[in-house]
Amino acid sequence: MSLNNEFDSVWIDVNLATMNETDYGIIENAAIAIKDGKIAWLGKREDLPAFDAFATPTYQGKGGWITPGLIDCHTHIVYGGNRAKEFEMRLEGATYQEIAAAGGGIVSTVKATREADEETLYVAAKNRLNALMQEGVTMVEIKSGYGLDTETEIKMLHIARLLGEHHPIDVKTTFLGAHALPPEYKENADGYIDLVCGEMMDAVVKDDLADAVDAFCESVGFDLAQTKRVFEAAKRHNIPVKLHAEQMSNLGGSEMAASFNALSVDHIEYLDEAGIKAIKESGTVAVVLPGAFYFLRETQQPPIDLLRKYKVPMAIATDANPGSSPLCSLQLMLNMACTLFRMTPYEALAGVTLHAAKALGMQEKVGSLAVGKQADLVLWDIEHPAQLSYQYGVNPCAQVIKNGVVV
Ligand code: DI6
Ligand code: FE
Repeated sequence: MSLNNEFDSVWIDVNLATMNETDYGIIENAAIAIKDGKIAWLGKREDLPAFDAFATPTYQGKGGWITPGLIDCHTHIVYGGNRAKEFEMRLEGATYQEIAAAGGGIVSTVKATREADEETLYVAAKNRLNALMQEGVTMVEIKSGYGLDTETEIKMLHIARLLGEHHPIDVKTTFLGAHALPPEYKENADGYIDLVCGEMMDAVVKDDLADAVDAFCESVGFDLAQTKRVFEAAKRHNIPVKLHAEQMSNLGGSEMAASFNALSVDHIEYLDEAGIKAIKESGTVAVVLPGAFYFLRETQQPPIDLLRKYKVPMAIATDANPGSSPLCSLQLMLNMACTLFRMTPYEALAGVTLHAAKALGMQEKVGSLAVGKQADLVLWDIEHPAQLSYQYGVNPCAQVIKNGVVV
């Protein structure tokens, strides 16, 4: 018998949630095989081709479930300081908008981020990243946006890149220079947008520090015309865009983002039917952020039923940030998407795999289990994938496999 050593490793006695457009894509009593960091074969255990069992590491899944590695497609985990004090103020009655208007909010994190050295920022972000990784996250998006000057925006993006280099996780970076107005531009928002579109974006592009460009289109952020200028600049540099849109009001950001074929529009509590039609047309993913909804005690629900009706792909992310979502658990977001937004456990899991991949433009490489895709897998000690949304606080993550290697 020839010992054709065609796999680098094999998992047997597992069930697979392959995740496809319509359901979990379940294969029970399955096996999955990896070669060169990619999925080389998957299917029923009994159909697994013969392989050299002496030379090939073979893992026993003990009847657990393998899903694609989870993807957190919207985070702000690089920042200085924290906003616990502001949390107290809110509990005493102040609103998020009032705190922002009084010079607190995002701007206070900007101050702390500018003052922090790279090592301090790196270590704090690394702890947040580890929390995500322990729950099976194998790809994460990290935004800048707490520097709001060229030097600090570059510093943040550089740290995000370093985090990816030093951990078994893919980091996608997003330049969010248009997150808030820095104090030195207080009466001059258009002047600040000039800086973002000019010097800042040029510096970001020069060092290849951003995989996407984002903005905060909101009354406490930037208006539609300003956001559009940022997107035009991104387009000149051939960088895809995404948008914080319709979080506290409807400024028409989603429709405008759709006209730039945005990867995603995020938050979207106030998104209306016209906006939904527009993003359906452009193939833009709707990203819901239940952590921010929960933490800000919002009451306006994102239009889940309408998004379903128009078959818009919905993703879910942590929005991990110090002000509106100081939460680093994607598993908790699965649960909250179901309890707060009435999404189904299948929709929730698709929202952190298949659709989150699309929100980052990475759907050809990750987000589902299929031959040829990157072997980013999680083995879970669960009896059904719905359990991932159902129970929170007992981490059932048994093994993380990144690019085919057990982490
Ligand atoms: N929307 C949000 O929820 C966060 N940023 C944004 O554009 C809030 C960020 C913060 O408060 O620090
Ligand atoms: Fe955000």
